[in-house]
Amino acid sequence: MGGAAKNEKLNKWIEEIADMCRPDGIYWCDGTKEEYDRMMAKMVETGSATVLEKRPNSFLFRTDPSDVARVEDRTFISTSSKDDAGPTNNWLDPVDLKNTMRGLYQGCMKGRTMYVIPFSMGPIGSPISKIGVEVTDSPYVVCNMHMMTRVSARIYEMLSAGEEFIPCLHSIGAPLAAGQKDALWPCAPIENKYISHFPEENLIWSYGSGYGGNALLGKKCLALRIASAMARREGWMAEHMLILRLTNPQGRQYHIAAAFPSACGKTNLAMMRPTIPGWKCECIGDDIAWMKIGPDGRLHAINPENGFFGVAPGTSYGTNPMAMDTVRENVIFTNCALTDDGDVWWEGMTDEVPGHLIDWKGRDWTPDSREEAAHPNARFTVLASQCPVICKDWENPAGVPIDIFIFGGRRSSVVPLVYEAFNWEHGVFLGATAASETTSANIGAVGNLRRDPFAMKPFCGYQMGDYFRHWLDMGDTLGDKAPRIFYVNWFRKSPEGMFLWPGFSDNSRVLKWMCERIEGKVGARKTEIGLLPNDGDLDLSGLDIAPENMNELMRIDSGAWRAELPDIERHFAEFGARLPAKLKKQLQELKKRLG
Ligand code: O2Y
Ligand code: MN
Repeated sequence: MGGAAKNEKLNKWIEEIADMCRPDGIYWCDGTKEEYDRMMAKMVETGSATVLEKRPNSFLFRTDPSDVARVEDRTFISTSSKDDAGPTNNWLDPVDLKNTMRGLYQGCMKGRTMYVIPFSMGPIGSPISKIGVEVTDSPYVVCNMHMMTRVSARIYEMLSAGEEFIPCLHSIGAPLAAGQKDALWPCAPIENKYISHFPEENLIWSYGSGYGGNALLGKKCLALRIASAMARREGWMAEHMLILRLTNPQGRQYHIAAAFPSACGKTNLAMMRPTIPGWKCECIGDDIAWMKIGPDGRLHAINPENGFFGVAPGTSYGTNPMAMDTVRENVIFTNCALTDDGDVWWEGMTDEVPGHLIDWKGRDWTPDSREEAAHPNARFTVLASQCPVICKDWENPAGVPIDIFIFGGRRSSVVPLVYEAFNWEHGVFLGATAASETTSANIGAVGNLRRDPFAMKPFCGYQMGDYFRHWLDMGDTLGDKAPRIFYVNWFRKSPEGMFLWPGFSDNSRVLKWMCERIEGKVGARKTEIGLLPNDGDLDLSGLDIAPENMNELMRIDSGAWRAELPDIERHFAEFGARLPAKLKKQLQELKKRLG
């Protein structure tokens, strides 16, 4: 690739990596369809990819059973001072970590090709975008990066013209000896996996895993952990948020960015079809938002990604028809089950369960089998442009102006369906104390309450207390142009354990109330925890919901809230002196209001 020869920093870095990792050859990617097709054909030939006869240009991969998700325990934020990584991150000294990893990287690409992937996070050339270069020995990673980021030879030209890039080194950590037969999903044992971030030098080193966020380094590693640290230094925001555009019947557009922890239906909300007549919802992104203050003083957001890496289980024409239509063709599926006629299947996809499948481990499966056919974290990788409700402005380099921030989590009790923050500072308190009950798709025992501030606990590349302060500072800068902040809980249950709110398309009713709050069309009642809809203000027309269920959904049990306070105090105490005084004050005020 001629362009690359002109960039000194890139060439020097590639030379160093090649000297250390000792690949059999180096391949400079150009992001073309021909490149994708060639690499996919090779993986079909070796048996690591299965062609899906029923789905045009789509492929199924099965990972090693030990390599199925992000590995939070093996993810490190490596700053010179441990305090700068903070209590929510694993920390190792950069010198020690680099020594350990250099030992692992030594000769780790023997018998393999080293691929150089030039990519942009965000539309190429947008003032909000950033360039990365990922080096990997995994052709699966190359094909996924083609979908999830903008891979292009144009990036080499931009680098030649002096643009900066974020170096991202990845190896699956499985060198091949001469004549050795390759595994279908080569990777390293868990104790040798390292997903390492060096935010002081904008550097990512990942070793040992070929899966998702561990290996597609543009996503969680660059666009959240490294970008969050850059954003704080540079005065912008990198958030774990979907972005959507809601248009009311009069044509007024509202842009909403929402942060939910993993497994709370972010992709479903991002692609939602409103039930309320005349309202339209369009998707801009389903996972990450980068936001900068524009010349108008407002916060403008782009989706830095180019595709969706969505959870398959639970996705159906009932829960997310737009996602189902998005994945009709040109998809990479990972750890789904294979049907006898050459399609994929996962739990929750259809009411009728197939009589026979090949499960994600490659074994025969019938409905009598004891294990699930698809892994609970099985995924689809697909271009965002294939989504039938993708917004025409999703690639606008200037981004879209954000009107509303939503935080939320999965809570079977205590937290009402929706409430609004009194002001920005209170909104930051709501984000900082956000919590969710864990499910089988995320880490920890099922049903545990996990505080996940701003849904950023696994993704903040620096001290969380400093991150809270950055949010407060952004509010000061934005002033009256700041988005309004709301908190939602779609998952409240009755004492009998039934979900009280239908969710999905009916969540549009809650979003409508938020838009009407912005317009000053509806009031709200002040409660101990925030501003709740007045009776009759939530549009429930055409919805068959019992009044007692609505009451329970909106009920504030002061005793239950008081019982939460010690947990919030413990949570805040973790951040020590770095916890902003304004948040301590918010907690005191909540206590006072609860009596
Ligand atoms: O397990 C993984 O590697 C993927 S995790 C993921 C993927 C897409 C969007 N969000 C997430 C997440 O954990 O938040
Ligand atoms: Mn996510």
